[in-house]
Amino acid sequence: MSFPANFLWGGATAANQCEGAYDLDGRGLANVDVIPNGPFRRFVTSGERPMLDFEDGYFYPARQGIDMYHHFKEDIRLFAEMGFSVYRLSIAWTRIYPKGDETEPNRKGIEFYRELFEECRKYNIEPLVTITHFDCPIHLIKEYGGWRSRRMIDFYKRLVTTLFTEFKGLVHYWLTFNEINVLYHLPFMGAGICFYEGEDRYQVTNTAAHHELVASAWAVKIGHEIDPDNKIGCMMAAGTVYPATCRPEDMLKAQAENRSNYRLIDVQVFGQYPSYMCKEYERGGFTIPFAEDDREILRQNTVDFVSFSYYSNRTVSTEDKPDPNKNSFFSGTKNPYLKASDWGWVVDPLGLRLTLNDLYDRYRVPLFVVENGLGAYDKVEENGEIIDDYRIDYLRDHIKAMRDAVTLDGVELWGYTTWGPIDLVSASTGEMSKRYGFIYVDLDDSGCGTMKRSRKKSFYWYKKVIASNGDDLE
Ligand code: BGP
Repeated sequence: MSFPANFLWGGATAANQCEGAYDLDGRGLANVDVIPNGPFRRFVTSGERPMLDFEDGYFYPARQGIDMYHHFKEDIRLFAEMGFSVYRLSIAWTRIYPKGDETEPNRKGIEFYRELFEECRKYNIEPLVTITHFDCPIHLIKEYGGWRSRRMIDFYKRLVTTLFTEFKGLVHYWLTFNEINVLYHLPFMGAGICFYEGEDRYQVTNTAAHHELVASAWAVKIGHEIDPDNKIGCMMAAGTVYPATCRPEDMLKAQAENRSNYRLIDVQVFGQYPSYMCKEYERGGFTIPFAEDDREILRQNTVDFVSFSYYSNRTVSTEDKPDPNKNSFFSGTKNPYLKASDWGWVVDPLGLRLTLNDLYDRYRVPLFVVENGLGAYDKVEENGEIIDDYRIDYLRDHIKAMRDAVTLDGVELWGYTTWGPIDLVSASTGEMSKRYGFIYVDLDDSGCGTMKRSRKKSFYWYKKVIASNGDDLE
């Protein structure tokens, strides 16, 4: 009972968390550049505290990332050594269109990614490209207000047309928006939105969501027209939500929470808004800003596959006070059956099987696990070794659960990319010390270090996993 022979194995990164070189070769400034690390970060990512430029007294980790801009050949060589057949990465929008509303792209940005994709192909690694992973040009935020503006759809269409044209034949797998549902929780990160005083947040975030959905459908249309071999997927932050008890009220709450995660994916897969969402909009006094041919575009251009991140899950209750975990994007209540990571993210491998089954039952399209992993503190031994057995245990258990979903439950799963095959900047906290990698990067939370890469124990373990197509997990 094994994974299919053509199953894709690899790892996933995002431009803003690893590239650095934020101002090189014509790159423009993006929202992700001006998000500081530390406790203040969440006020910026959520749009409560507008920060549209660097300010004194803060550290901005995305400026240098792990300097993958200059290390990508070395890093891809290490991925190849582990046997990757897929590498998920994202494009920095501002390398291609520095301000976002230009009519001509920045050739240096295009050449950077071309070189990167060619490097992947050299090792038979299939690139899986996230078109936007939390990034939005600052100019588009200042000038148009981010995704609250319909104009964003045109700029995004221009971006994707350039990408599909320039990288035709080099890239076949695309994701339109990383964790599209995160825009509800972190509007600045997910949609380039800062709130103005007195603004109705419900109206603004749902307007932005509609614009991203329409833009995503356009990307599917344009991508298929330019190259019918393109496979274009959506991407959500997943994790089936549990009710704290079997009280019907808790069950109903868990269902509502699950729907709030699925709602945008429902539109991307089914091509229309689900009725529960329309009813909620009616109650909330929100009118979907349909324009021209939006309905047709959404209906005709549904995604080829559904991809998702899975780290953890949440438990909700109508009775207990929520126990907001300040380190997570989402809040919930305590699940007494599960242990948590150092950052309070509960560890639940079986939850991955549940999630895969729920998604496949609901959507009946191929799935792709594009993020999964354990953020943990690593210790470098005196001889330089990093013995990360905790990471191996986490991944082993999740891969087993995923294997069960495929071989016992019949889920069609195209592949698996672990989050952060190389240590990189954390999205939620901006730390380097929250490490996910098989490859260690010598860099600390204040940006000091040599950037030297070294192999952890998990590096050799994952290599074995891939070589055996997931059979040898010991
Ligand atoms: C996902 C994001 C990633 C990534 C991951 C881990 O939500 O898509 O960008 O960072 O979470 O989160 P963190 O880095 O906060 O540990």
